Amino acid sequence: MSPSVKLLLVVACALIDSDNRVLVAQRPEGKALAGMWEFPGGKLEPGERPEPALIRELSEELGITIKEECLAPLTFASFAYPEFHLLMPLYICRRWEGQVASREAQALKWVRPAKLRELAMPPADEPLIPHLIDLLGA
Ligand code: 9L3
Ligand code: MG
Repeated sequence: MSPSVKLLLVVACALIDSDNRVLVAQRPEGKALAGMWEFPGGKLEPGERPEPALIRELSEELGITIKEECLAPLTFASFAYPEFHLLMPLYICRRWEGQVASREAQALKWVRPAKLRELAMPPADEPLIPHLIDLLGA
């Protein structure tokens, strides 16, 4: 990687329900990768640690409250875009407070891990699917 490449750190989460389904959110019109289904999350703000950043993002996007000890790191995703290299740790979470709801007009759905393969996902998210199938079954 050349020293001038910009590194973008994004945190994402697979929320898992009692049926071992995973939540995905559709990226809204007007944003990069509009229409693609992603694991919810977003960029770290300056000075922020990954876990608080993820808790903030999931509160803003889904209206839920998560305790830091309920976030478990699963794996990392990365993807080299022409403009920046994305590095994205994926956490899993089975326990939160509040009802998951769309707070930013994004479509949401709960899907079995194997069904994720049928969705158009951002290139960073797609390689995460086998990790979730290993963990949760298809
Ligand atoms: N991104 C990819 N997969 C995800 C998330 C949450 C984000 N699961 C990518 C899309 C953008 C960048 O990270 O290129 C920043 O995301 P946003 O701030 O535009 O949502
Ligand atoms: Mg986001």
